[in-house]
Formats: sequence, structure tokens, C-alpha cells
Amino acid sequence: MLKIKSARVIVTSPGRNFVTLKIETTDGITGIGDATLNGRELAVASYLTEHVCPTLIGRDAQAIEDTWQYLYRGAYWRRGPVTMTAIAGVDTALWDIKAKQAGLPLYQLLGGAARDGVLVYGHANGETIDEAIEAAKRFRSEGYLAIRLQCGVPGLKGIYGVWGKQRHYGSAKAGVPVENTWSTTKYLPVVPKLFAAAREALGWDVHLLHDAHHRLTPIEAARLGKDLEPFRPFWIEDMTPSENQESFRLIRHHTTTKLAVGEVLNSIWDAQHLITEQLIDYIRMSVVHAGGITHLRRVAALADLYQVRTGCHGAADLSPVCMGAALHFDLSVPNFGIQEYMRHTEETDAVFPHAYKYADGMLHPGEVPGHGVEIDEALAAKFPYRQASLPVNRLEDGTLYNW
Ligand code: KDG
Ligand code: MG
Repeated sequence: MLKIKSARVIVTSPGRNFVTLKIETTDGITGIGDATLNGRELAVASYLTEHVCPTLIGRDAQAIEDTWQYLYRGAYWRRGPVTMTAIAGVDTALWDIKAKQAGLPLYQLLGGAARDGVLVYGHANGETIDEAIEAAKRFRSEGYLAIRLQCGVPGLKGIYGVWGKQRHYGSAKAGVPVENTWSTTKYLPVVPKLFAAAREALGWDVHLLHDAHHRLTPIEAARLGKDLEPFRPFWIEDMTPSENQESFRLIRHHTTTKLAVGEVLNSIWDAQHLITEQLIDYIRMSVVHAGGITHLRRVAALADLYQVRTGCHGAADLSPVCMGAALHFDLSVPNFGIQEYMRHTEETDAVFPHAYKYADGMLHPGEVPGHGVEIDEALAAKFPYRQASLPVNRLEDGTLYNW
């Protein structure tokens, strides 16, 4: 039996905070998993160090499903972002170990490649529509086949998803949360203009996406979906919060614009009705926030029955370890749709050397045994943790609103 000898948490901040779980077996194989929960990093680090790592020592490193059930059922307190991110850290590290032991890239253990590469979308942003279109043209010149468009809203400053000309974006800022202002009335007319300008400048041979970041009511979402229909978006993401999964039925009744949801979901139960009632087209849950490869495969299998495709969250606050693991999942899962790809900074890439590569609008996880991502611990130690928070959003009258 391949036993777990040690399990420890590494927190590093090469530009932003990342939590990594490293597991070593008695015969010296190591595996790593991402356990980063943006703005709540130390809660997961503590959950792992205090409650999970001690229970892993001496366990069978190959019994991934049993360990998953042990951590999920055994805790009694099920689901939730902290628990499921911690489980994901363990699960990803164990899949890494299993694939290294087999001498195979992880996707081979997941059934082998079901496609040549992983279609990704990049983020084109601008304070104005023109700036966003310029950014989109740069992505096109780099070969991107799918581009997410976000632009500023006249009269609102500093809204999420818009960061001007910076290539790398951190949604969390040092200290307590920054406060932004939101107005749906000001926002709604802007997005159709952005899409019209994008089709005019980029043509129709490119997929265009947009994220509404949970800020609309269902009927406002329905209106936006209708207004965007002529521009055939690939998807509109997070139109409205999904705690009440039923609210997507109202949007569905009004528009054929495709809907994507899931970056804040942690469990298959969070998406059950969205999927089985065919209320969405893409499920965006990630390896790191949804219990690892083991649980995400279960979500994808359910989604496949209902013609819902995957579209894993891949913002820069998910570490390269999550990206590497996600790419093996993406390459092998039958109902893959698209993968978000927000590039990491050079410092982050140096701390997490990885085998995945971008070419011509696609990523490939590489052929290295395991998930292909390592951590340079000496370099990681040079970037100590810095407390940082996600922003909050208020309506113009001061009411706290969805972020
Ligand atoms: O931590 C929160 C970010 O990952 C999130 O706001 C990014 O919405 C996002 C996206 O679609 O990548
Ligand atoms: Mg999003």
C-alpha cells in the first residue's frame, strides 16, 4: 500500500495569495493541490492544518474515492466553500500522486484525450467600449478564438471586471474591502453597445462572452439576454444569483441567449435543478472550489445527461495548480465546453512551474506524469501572505448589493 507520510499547507503570495496542499507518500512521491479561496485563504489553510492533515497520515494514498467520502461524510458538516476547497486540495494532490505513480499525465487516468486541446477564453477589458475593443483585437492577434468583453459604465467608477490596460488583474486588494457603486439602470444599455461594436470590429468568427457577476434580477437578466440575442454571445455568465436555482426559469422563458453559472458553487446539490431542469447551458464549477477532480467529474456526468457543458472558472485567483488539474479534466470530459484563462503573473508562474502551454486559442496540459504543476518552495517562501479582500458593491443610495 502506498501510504501518506506527510501533508502540509504552503501559503505564498507572489502578487496574490495562494494556498497549496503538498502530500508526500512513504516511498517519496509528492503531489500538490490548490486550496485557494480568494479573500478567505487562511480559513482553508487552518481547516486543512488543524482538521484534515492529521487524519491523512498513514492513509492509503491510492484510495482517492474513500478519502473523498471520509472528508465529506466524516466531517458531518457537509458542503460550503471552505470545506469543499480543503477537500479539493487533498483530492487534487492524490490524483497527482496516482498519475505520477502510473507514469502518466493525469488525463490518461481520466479516460484519455477526448479532443486535441482545450478551447480557452481570454479577458478583454477597457474603461470605454473602444478600449475594450482594442484589447479584444490584441487577443485576436494572439490567436484567441473566444474573448470575454467587459467595459466601464459611464457614471460608475471602478466596477468589477474592468481594469484598463493591465494584463494581470487581482480582484482582491490589500486591507479591508474596497467599496464600489452599482446601477443596473446605467449598466443595461451599455452591454448591447459593447457587443455591437465588437461584432463590427471583430466579425463573427470569434466567440464573445460576458460576465454580469450576479448583479441583475431575473427579469433584468431576461431583458439583457433578449437585447444580446442579435450578437449571438457564446454565453452570459452569472446573470443573477443562483441560490434560488428556480429563478433561472424566468430568464430561460424569455431568451435564447446561452446562460452560464457556477463559479461560486461548491457541490453538485448547488447545481442540481439548474442542470436537471435544463435552466443553464454551461456549468462553471472549478476543481478547487468544488471538491476536486472527483466531485467535478460527478457534476460533469450529471450535466452531460442534460446537454449542459462545462466551462470551468479560471480566474487568476485560482492557482496554476488548479489550472493544470482543470486542463486534464477539460481534455478528457465528454461534455467540455470552454475553459476560462486569465493569465498569471510571471512571479506566480515562477513559483508554480507548469507543463501546460497555450497555442492558437487552446491550452494543452502537457505530457508530464501527474497534473504537470509543481511548487518551488524556496521561491514561494520569499512571498509571505498579505491580507487582501474582495470588494463590496453598493447601490447609489448606499444599499449593500451583490458583488
Ligand atoms: O475570486 C473571485 C473571482 O475569481 C471572480 O470574481 C472572477 O467572476 C470571475 C470570473 O468570471 O473569472
Ligand atoms: Mg465570473
